[in-house]
Amino acid sequence: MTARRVAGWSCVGLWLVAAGCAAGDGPAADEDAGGDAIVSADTADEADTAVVDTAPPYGVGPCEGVLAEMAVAEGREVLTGTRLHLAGRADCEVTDVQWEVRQPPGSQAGFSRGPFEPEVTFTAEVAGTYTFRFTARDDDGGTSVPAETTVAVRRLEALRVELTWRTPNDPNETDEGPSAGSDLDLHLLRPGAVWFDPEGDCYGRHSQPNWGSLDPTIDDDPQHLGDDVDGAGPEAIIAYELEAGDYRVGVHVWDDHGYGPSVPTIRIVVFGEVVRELVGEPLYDADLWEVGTITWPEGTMSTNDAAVIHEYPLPWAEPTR
Ligand SMILES: [Ca+2]
Ligand SMILES: [Ca+2]
Ligand SMILES: [Ca+2]
Repeated sequence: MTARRVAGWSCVGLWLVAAGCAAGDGPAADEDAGGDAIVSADTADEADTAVVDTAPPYGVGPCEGVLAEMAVAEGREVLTGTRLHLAGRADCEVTDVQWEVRQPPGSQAGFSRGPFEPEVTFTAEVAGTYTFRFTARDDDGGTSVPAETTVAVRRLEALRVELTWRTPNDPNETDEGPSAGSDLDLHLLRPGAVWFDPEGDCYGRHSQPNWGSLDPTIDDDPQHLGDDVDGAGPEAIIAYELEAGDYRVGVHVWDDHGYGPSVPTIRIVVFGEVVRELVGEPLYDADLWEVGTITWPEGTMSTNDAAVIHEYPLPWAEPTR
């Protein structure tokens, strides 16, 4: 039994060695055309499995041109570390199947055999897009049309702070455009920083500050996922790791665009669990709501009684509204 890289795919054949993964294939390139990392033959040989000596009754007739099918029990979007259960089938007399995967750079995961031979498992530890392919063959070498499925794998955020808002005077809170709604901004301060500090305040204008370690391989920086300028939100700031300390959360009304007050809602999500949801008082143009302080790594939040500063003075470095 062997598992090899073929045309950018790593694969494992079950029952018989599938032609595309046959022993004797030359060494594969380090990168496929799409730049995805591929399981090396050696790694795959260790991680992948499977020789099975009887075929299940998929169906009758030749496989050539038959559309194979594939199901992923866990769905198309999962978190890292999820063990995927993949099942393939084809309506023909299958004697040989082949599983292949394209995986993101840095991932070298392999298939393992499931309890039933057309079913395998695969554990994705690296975030990114995985494309799985299943092909069935018959005894005469007839090959099905492969089934392909992509699965998006993402890391669970350590911290997620979300802002949404309602603006009663806006007749349509979901329309889009430069002045279609009120523009509130979500801010997150690292320990000791002040509002609008270009390095210590993570917000729309400085969406990916480098906090904590300067080592780029250590993923301890927050990321603001995008400025909403025309009402409702959401805006979100996420982090996969954070240094220990107290992080302040703020909401600033950058420009109400004439729609009057907005009622903000803040959600604090720690490792996927909503730990606080806070609805603020109505905010007017240029107000700053100092929502509270998240203590990390505890993931607790304390709120601020004297919370809203009216007409918050913008620092000189900010553009004119
Ligand atoms: Ca609107
Ligand atoms: Ca905004
Ligand atoms: Ca950093």
